[in-house]
Amino acid sequence: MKATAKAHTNIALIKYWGKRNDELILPTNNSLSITLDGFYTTTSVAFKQDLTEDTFLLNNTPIVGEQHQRVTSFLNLVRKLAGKELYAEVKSMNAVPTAAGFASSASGFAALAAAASKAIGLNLSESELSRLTRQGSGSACRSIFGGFAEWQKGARVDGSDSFAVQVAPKEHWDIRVAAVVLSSKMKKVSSRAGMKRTVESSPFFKGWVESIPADLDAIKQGISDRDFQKVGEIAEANCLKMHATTLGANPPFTYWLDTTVTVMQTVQQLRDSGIPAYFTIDAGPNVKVLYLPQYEEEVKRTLQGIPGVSDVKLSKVGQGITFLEDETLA
Ligand code: FM0
Repeated sequence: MKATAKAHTNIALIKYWGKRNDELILPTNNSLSITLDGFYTTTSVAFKQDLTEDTFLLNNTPIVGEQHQRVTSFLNLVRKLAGKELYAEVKSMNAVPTAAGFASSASGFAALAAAASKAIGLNLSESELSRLTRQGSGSACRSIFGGFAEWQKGARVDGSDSFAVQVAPKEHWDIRVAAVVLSSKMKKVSSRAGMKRTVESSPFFKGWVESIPADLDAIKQGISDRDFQKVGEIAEANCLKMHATTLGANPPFTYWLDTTVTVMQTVQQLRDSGIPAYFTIDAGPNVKVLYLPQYEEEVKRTLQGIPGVSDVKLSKVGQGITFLEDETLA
């Protein structure tokens, strides 16, 4: 009753920002992301008779408290689905530099869901796995798929039609993402808390939700046509709209630092100089920059030269869930 799975993180071009059901993790809007090959989590899960509780090792360190609680709550869903009561030993290795500002929860819950469901004997389809993963962390449901994935919000109250689908495989289009890491940090409003406050109090939230269907139609056409300018422009504008909603919340907040804005302006200057590049930003200060492979050197050099930038990590489009035979983690 043991399995090991690897999942990559993803970056949303159309953001998931707002829930209609906090407990089932049901979103107010569809979202669309690129799975990234550079950042991933490998997790092994072993269900055992002799355990008296779930154990969770992350990067060889025992985890207790809230993070452990989230893993246990998720395993409860898996146990319920399988009709089995066994506790599990969970071991995860994160190749997602937390400092890179990627939510490791996306690759983390995708790998956990895949490994746990296989280990306990559930034989889930990718859609079923995505639906299960969603209940650990919303954005993670997109990481089941490689390439370009859309999380369809669904309409049912029980969430049975809320899961991701693949829009295009990674072979469809070689575009790149630079993760720009800033040296200064700030106290973070988690994406979970931030989106909740926005839904409850921002007058701009309604406009955000209404703007999604058009963005989504246009970006899917852009992906299908491999139209980099179209995809970049929509992604950048969608990110700005999401961040605008936080300024209208009560109390207001922003994820941006001064260097965040400097990176955004530098990306705009790159475009003015003839290099197509576009930014997107999640619930944190770090910026992700979309670019085409032929401009890699220049984009990297420019971003690294910005004062206040500590690192730039490059990634290609990545693959979906894989199961590993190698049991070194377990
Ligand atoms: O990834 O409360 O998945 O679409 O990263 O666990 O469901 O951490 F910019 C924000 C991520 C949201 C956009 O939210 O929330 C995106 C965000 P949970 P997540």
